[in-house]
Amino acid sequence: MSTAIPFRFALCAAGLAIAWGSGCGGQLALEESEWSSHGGSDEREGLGYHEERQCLWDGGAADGSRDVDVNLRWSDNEEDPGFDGVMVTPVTTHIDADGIPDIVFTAFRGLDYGGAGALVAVSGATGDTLWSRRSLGGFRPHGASGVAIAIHEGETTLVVAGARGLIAADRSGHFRWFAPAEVPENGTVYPSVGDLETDGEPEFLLGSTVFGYDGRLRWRGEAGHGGRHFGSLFADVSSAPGLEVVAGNTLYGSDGAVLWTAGGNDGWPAIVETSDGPLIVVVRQSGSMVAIDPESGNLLWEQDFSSPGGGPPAAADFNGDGETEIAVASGDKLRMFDSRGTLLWERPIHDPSSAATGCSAFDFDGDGRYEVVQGDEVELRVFDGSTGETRIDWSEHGSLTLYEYPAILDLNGDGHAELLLATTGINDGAASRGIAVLGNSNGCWAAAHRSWNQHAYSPRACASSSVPGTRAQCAP
Ligand SMILES: [Ca+2]
Ligand SMILES: [Ca+2]
Ligand SMILES: [Ca+2]
Ligand SMILES: [Ca+2]
Repeated sequence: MSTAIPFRFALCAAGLAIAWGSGCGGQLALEESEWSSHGGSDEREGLGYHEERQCLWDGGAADGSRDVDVNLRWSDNEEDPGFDGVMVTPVTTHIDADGIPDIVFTAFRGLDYGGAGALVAVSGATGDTLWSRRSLGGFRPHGASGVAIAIHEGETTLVVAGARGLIAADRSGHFRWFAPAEVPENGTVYPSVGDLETDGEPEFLLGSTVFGYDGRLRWRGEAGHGGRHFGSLFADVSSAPGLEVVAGNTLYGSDGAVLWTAGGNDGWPAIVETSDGPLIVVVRQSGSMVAIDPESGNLLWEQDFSSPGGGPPAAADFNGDGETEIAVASGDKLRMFDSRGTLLWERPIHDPSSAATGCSAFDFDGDGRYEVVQGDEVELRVFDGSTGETRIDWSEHGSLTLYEYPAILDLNGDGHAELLLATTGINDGAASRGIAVLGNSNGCWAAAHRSWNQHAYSPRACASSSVPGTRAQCAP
């Protein structure tokens, strides 16, 4: 593989949509062509297909798409022994030069996820620790902060939250800058990256505070910040110029002006593309979801989960009807709603601790209906998006659970997706700590993008506004 290809997708992920929007669309077209032979045939022989029924969910006995292989595990931090607990969605970028994206995340010691931790980079090819940093320029990364990555003019910048602000490092793990900001004491916050005024230079977002690529303060919004864990994101959801900052109950313009606020409805936002235009849904950890019109800020509907919790939602066309649905996990249920707020189905999950894990969307079998992926305290499941039926149940999973969700990308570049997830369990031994990359050795899982650069990342949203989007626009 040429090294130019992953770089190009990394640019896309970092948000340079003006130049690379078509590149993202091209990748989605590749996904379709990869699956044009689905259910078909011999064309798949070269990809390891032995019989056509092997890759169908409902293909009877030979149902190879359900098989889960552990491609890679990281559970031992050789650089900073003991700092091997992971409870965030890992992100990826090229750290070494082998052409395989590498994995970056925060790690904590013991159960101290709310204390100081380490920023860790692991080889996506071997699982070896490339570097681990408990201090960057004297600033200590939080043990369960999200990581966001920007690539600008060939240079990679990773940001992570510390006790009193945002800490930036280069791809070798060397300190770059520190930007003071208000950070909740336990530091479980999720910085985002985007290009606010689409001028080609990325910005970083922490709650309601925007920083330039060099870490200089751009503005600090005075209203919402995406819930107490700063789930805010950049997206182009209104007619205001440039991108907006979607911060739960508040929409900020690119200059920091409050475009609207929607009362007390702060929480995890996601963008839902509908045939009537985009809407913003916000999941509150108290156990409800609201939908807000991004132009007016008017409340469109509200749904009470009747059970505690609610984590980062995922939006996609889960049932193949051309409209976008919303999946959201709480403490005891995974629920699927349509864009009018009607409950379509719900399934039991087990997450009494955080009750707020995320979930993610991917069309594993390429049939135009996205599946839902969710990891609770003891299992990782892939649910049929239409019915909620369990398609994959990986019982080796374990997590203390926070707000993490599995990232889905083609890490090894073989044309098929892998799942990248934190696996730090409660009752299991040390072997369950760390991260895992899961794949399907039958080659049954569809093609996917090759990067995942922030908690707010959405691969689907980068093709066009007509494609169902979720947490953030790929642009910027
Ligand atoms: Ca910019
Ligand atoms: Ca649908
Ligand atoms: Ca599907
Ligand atoms: Ca792959």
